[in-house]
Amino acid sequence: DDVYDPARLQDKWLPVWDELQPFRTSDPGDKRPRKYVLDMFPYPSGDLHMGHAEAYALGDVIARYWRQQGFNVLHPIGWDSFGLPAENAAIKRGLDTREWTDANIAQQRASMRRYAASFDWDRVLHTSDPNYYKWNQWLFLKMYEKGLAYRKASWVNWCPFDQTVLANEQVIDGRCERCDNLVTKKQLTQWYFKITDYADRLLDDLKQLEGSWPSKVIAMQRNWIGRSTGAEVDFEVEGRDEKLTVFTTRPDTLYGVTFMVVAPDSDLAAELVADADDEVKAAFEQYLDTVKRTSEIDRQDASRPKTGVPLGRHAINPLTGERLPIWAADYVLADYGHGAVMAVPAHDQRDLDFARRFDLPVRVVVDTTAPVTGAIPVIETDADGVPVLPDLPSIDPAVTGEALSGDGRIMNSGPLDGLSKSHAIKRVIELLESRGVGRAAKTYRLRDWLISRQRYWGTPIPIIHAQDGSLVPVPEDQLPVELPPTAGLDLTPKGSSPLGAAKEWVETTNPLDGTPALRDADTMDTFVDSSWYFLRFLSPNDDTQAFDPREADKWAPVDQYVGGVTHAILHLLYARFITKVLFDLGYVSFTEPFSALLNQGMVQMNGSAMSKSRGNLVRLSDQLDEHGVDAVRLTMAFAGPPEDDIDWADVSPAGSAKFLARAWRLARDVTSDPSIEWRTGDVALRRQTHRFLAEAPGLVEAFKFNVVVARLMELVNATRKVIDSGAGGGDAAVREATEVIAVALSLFAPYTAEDMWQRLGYQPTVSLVHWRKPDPTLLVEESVTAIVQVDGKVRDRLEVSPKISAEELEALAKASAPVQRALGDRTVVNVIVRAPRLVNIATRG
Ligand code: ANZ
Repeated sequence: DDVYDPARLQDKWLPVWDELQPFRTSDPGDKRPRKYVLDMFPYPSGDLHMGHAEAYALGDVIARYWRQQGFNVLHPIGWDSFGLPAENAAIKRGLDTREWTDANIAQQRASMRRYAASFDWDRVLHTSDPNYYKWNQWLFLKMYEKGLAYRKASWVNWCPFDQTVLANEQVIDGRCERCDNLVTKKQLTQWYFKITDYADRLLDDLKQLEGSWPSKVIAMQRNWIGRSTGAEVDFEVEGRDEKLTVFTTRPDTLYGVTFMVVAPDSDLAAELVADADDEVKAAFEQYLDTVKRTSEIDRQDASRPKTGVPLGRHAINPLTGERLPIWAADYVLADYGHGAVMAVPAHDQRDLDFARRFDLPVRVVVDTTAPVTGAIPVIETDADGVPVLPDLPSIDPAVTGEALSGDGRIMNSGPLDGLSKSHAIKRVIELLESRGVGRAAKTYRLRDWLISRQRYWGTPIPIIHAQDGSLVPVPEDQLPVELPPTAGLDLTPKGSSPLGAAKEWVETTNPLDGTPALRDADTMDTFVDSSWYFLRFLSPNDDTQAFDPREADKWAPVDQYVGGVTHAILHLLYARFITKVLFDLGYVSFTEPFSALLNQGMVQMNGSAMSKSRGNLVRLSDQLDEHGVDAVRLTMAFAGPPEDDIDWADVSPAGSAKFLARAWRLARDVTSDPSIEWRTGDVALRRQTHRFLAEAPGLVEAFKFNVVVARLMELVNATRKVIDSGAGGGDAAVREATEVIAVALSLFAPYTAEDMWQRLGYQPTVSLVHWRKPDPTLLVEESVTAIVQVDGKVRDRLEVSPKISAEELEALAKASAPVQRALGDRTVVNVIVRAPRLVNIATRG
């Protein structure tokens, strides 16, 4: 019992905490200020790993800290339990998806309990629970009503291995995010959420998050949305009624257009080539075939040699009337802008590469050698008022192969001549608008969110297909549309949803007229599930609504979100989008879901990500068995700034365990009792203790957990020194320091801290004990001892700053308890203050 034994502490305290449930957040009459601290919820694919251990250790420091600062803290956990990993694993092992998922959840939950994560276990949810996904379906129907959920046929990213559609975001370097196989294209009718309607707000509201979200994440979101401003220009096409519209960021270069390019895989290309002669058609078809096998990434690679075919058609420049040949080339993407470009080879590198490859003309219309200074450049004119323009730049892009993309002075461009780029853009847009052949425009890289999946393990889409092909929403009172059991279903991916084969499930009746109809057999992307789960935690068992708006008013948005940077784009963007939709629908009163975000780094081994195949996997359970939970948690916090990666080879959980044992032995060696007066204790140690109390809150709030741990280590050493110096464990300052250590240590090492607290004579749980306020008189850097006398007798000694004023010193002296006792009800007749050393009070009584 007198040695530190992490395993014993675990067995001793877990049942006590189970009994106390100290982290349940339920009191409706609670008047304390609130904090909602949320860790990203895990996929239940196997047991917890080192990455979880880091994330939950850090999130827990924050949650535990705010509780000890007197806040009512909500810190829930659940499982993101739908999705491919569970389904694939279940198929591979021949198990039932549900059972496999539930078993993993049970295992992770047991590990989290052992890990002493301070979650509110009464609010657990998992997204594969019909009580949860019912509300996904509700959300879908709300979006459908608003026109924010729609179907369209389009080319989609297709993973031939997983046999499923992938969102752009799930294609990494042309490969499937999950299985790493090459992604191809396939045309399918799919469900989309219209996130593009929210592009401007998603972009503009990022401003609100500056300073409280990592700037890297904000930049990634901004890039992902990718707003470009410029103009749309309409070109007539010879022999065709419809115009060819392009998006351009450089309408100022309109006089420099020498050809047009359309995306080969666009509808437009197919239409344009339809009437062409057989030779052109054949060449086009052959080209299209290769293009379909080229990944989006390759197509966007500017350094790839340019390819393309002429379509045998011409467009007309709306300002000059010039005839421009139309080509199809794969550097133009079908789903960006209008899938077509006006090619200005002199000023755009891709167009120039293409022009040089196919011998098309290059015309310079911006003199990039001319200085551009602020306003409209001075236009030199000759005696007749005709602008005098400089000679062609000596740097001819057709010769050098370098496009002139910079700013400059417009030339060879009729009414735009002499203007700077920005003025020319304004001017040309006015011209286009006045003639009805163009307009100012914005375009975005962001695409609508493809949410349908041809897989089993997800939320069924609550739509019924009537016989006449119309779509009928499932009436709200018939939700949830539950997944059928897997028995008898073939889950192996085939390209259509396995639910389509669940005859009894898929065959239903049209709720409008009772005629036979079919259920939509697709399931939702699991990012739908996680886009609003933070709201479900507020009333997880409410079966009348997705979440209670009153609870949302109280708790949301999330004050502190904690999770991996891997979710910097997708999950966060979708959650931001859905929050704005819920705001527009009147369900929440805020527009951003996560007020502050902390991204923890990764846990690596010898500089690389851990994996079984690399053979560098460190198993969490082994680490916990070997060093104890507290040592592992402390190591995570001590390793460095939370955003940095941790290399497990460079840290020392054994060292952490040693430190914890040292801390714990302090409590064992304290001999005084809780009623002892602090002020009688060793002054130097008291000062260090109070300095810790003054500095630690700021450090925790700035996420400098490693510094807090370092300070705790110093304090433990200083305390031990006082014990060893002969003062022993009875010194009041030793008790004071040890109590402070126990309370603060509970952020990182809850078992050790709880046991210390008990040894110090208190009841569990230390995790709800408030932090003591530092005593300002103990914070002065250097101090001198001031003597306070009452009628010539020394009654107190005060540690004060050498710079203390006479007034302050007098006030302190009069506030001293022993001085007040000595004064009793005597009348003070004279006070002599010789700051900083002496206060002499004379009385009459
Ligand atoms: C003429 C031009 C002249 C252009 C010039 C650029 C420079 P960002 O900034 O990424 O939005 N473009 C438009 N639609 C395209 C598509 N579907 N696929 C490939 N390229 C496309 O780029 C906008 C520019 O990319 C547009 O402005 C257009 O080329 C091209 F000196 O128009 B530009």
